[in-house]
Amino acid sequence: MVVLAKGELEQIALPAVHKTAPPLADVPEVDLAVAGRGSEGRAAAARAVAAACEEHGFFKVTGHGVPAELLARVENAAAAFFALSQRDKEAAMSAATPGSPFGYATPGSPFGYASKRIGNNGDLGWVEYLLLGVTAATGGPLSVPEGVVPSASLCSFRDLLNEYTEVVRRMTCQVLELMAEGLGMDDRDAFTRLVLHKESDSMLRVNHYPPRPELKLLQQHGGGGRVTGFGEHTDPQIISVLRSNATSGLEIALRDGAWVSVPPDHTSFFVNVGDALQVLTNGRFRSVRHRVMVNSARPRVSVIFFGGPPPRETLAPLPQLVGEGGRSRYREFTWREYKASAYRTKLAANRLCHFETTS
Ligand code: GA4
Repeated sequence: MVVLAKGELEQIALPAVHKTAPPLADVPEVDLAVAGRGSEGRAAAARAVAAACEEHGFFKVTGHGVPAELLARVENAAAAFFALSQRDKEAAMSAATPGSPFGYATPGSPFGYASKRIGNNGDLGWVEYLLLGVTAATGGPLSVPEGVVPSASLCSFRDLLNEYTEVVRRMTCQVLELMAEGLGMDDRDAFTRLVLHKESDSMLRVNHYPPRPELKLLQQHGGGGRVTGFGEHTDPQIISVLRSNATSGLEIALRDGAWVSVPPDHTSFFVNVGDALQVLTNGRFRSVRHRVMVNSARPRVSVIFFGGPPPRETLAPLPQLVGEGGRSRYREFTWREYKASAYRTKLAANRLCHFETTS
């Protein structure tokens, strides 16, 4: 282990084998503006999306139409939130705190503000975050408990995140339609239907990875100057759509297991295929393993929309993608079952193997 400091940080440091940053990724790009220009542009975009999902489970979206001004407002508001004192950030998440529009961080719920702790099974990262449920049904301002006086700045942050979610959810659905088209499916709405369902289990995550200037010194002295912000994992949902500031940190694993770093691009979105989409496509699309490393000089702020199905939805490979006489690689299960199983695992676990068919 590379020991940077006493205590928690020791457990967050990566083993020495990952001392240096991996090479830069050659990330496939899809221009949504081209997809909107006639049937040829659309067919080409659908093919590009499907090819990227098959090869990497990851690609960049340009020409998305989300106003740069909205992205900047969200980034600034997130930075302002994370700049609050630790006490204020924790208080913002407590239902008992007057003025909390986020007030539903109850014990056992993954939602709310947290620092360093990821999930329930001892994973740690050099990150602080907000995790919010954003089902279509709960979209819009949260109701504040009776007798509570809402704090104006937190309410407007929550409203801004709701506005952002609605815009990004719409763009996500354009991408999901292109995926279905690229797979040659008769039912173009097969994936969008799940994410637009009023009970869709979708989430918004706002991550802040504070810089660690001492890493520069360690790197200069030939030591392993790398700290994990968010350890390697796959996302359980159908799709994840990420936007970050211009700070690097995101890394993805290629098919052969080699890691590559994704050059940041604050004007674009990055799309991950999640476990549920790997199942629905019978393994044609690949749920991408990824992680985030901490930058020595600059804070990284990212906002991720996770599009998930309703808890009651039964997931299984879509018949058209299994084909007649083909083998279904996964058994049927409900999203509720998958989520419960995921929350019993460590971050890096292979969660899909419990749902694979054997014959
Ligand atoms: C990874 C994707 C999303 O960030 C998330 C994460 C969740 C959490 O942070 O609470 C999990 C993780 C994620 C996968 C396995 C479980 C659950 C932490 C963890 C160890 C919100 C999600 O849905 O799954």
